[in-house]
Amino acid sequence: MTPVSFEVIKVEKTFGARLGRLITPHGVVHTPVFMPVGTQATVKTMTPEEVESLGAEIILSNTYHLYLRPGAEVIREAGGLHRFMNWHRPILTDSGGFQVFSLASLREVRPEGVLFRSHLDGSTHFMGPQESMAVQEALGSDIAMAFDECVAYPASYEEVEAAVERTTRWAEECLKVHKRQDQAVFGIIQGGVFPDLRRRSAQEITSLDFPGYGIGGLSVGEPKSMMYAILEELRPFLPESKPRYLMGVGSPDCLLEGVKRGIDMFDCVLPTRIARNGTVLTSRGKLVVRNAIYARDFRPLDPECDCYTCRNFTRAYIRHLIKANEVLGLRLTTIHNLYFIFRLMDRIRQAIAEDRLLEMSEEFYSRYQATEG
Ligand code: PRF
Ligand code: ZN
Repeated sequence: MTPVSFEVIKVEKTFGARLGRLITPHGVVHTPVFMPVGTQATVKTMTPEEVESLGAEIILSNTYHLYLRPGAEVIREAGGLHRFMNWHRPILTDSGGFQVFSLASLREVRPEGVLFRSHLDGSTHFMGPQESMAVQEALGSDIAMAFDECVAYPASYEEVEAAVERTTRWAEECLKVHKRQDQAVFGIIQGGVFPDLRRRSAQEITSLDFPGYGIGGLSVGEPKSMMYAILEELRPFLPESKPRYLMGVGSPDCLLEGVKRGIDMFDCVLPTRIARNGTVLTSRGKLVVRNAIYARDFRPLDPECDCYTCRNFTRAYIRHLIKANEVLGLRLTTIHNLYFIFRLMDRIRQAIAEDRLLEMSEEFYSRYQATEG
């Protein structure tokens, strides 16, 4: 029996968007869900209590970073990642199959895994499906991700095909070596922007019967329209009864478009990362509160937001904090951006429940200015 189960509560009429419940050893998650990123066992600048009060039901953390520092054994000794960081709701850990390819240097891809140099101190390490599963078992996340190969965009057909083949072999290996009965393993589909490779990867990975599926290799530099087309291509190959997780996606418009294409789970550093460089998400689009034009703007970040930041502080003050490198500035923008994203997900779930996702979407876009990327 899988320790993580999924129930589809409702399928919305216009797009077939799904409302669901993901049941994990550390509690229930309402989907579609956005998972904030806690790469270093912390959602940057926030206490776990704050993350929870903003609306998070599950967070994501990273095998690659925690393996390099502080090391899996420290976290095992602490009693697992939940205890180590004092977050007692569900945790999903990414496998390292993306970070090894995006952060480490001097990579050498071998049949059993990847030899790489740490981005921290240049030391040499090896990670493959066995190592990734062992680290994720030590972390004790509720959901571990299979070790995959994510290819950057653009890449040749041959490169992507080789990555699809390795990803399937590694997924089989992950299932073979994984032992923890209180942890689920989700498979990851690759295939870049090639429809036949996507179909092939989806068929191979879903034939392994994971309790959930990540869609990797998207939002890696391709146009949004291409990502949407691939999601539509994949849809018929994904089992209706399993959760679908679009990895590394989290701009407001991509969340909405992903949900319309049947996605149940998302994660992204975007809201927390842009917050720390002085950009906030508002009902009208992104606002760079760092900009000089806000020096004497005494309105809240988003007049339509009722987060702690917007109820108490002005753009002028937050801009000042950020310009002065004050830590409070980063906390206030992070609070607002996370609250904005969780409220958007609330609205999306509510709209699915009431069969008005189309109306909700039209209303959202009539105000929100998306930026291409
Ligand atoms: N694989 C893994 N994690 C990921 C990705 C992937 O392809 C992406 C791609 N957007 C983000 N995070 N393991
Ligand atoms: Zn706000």
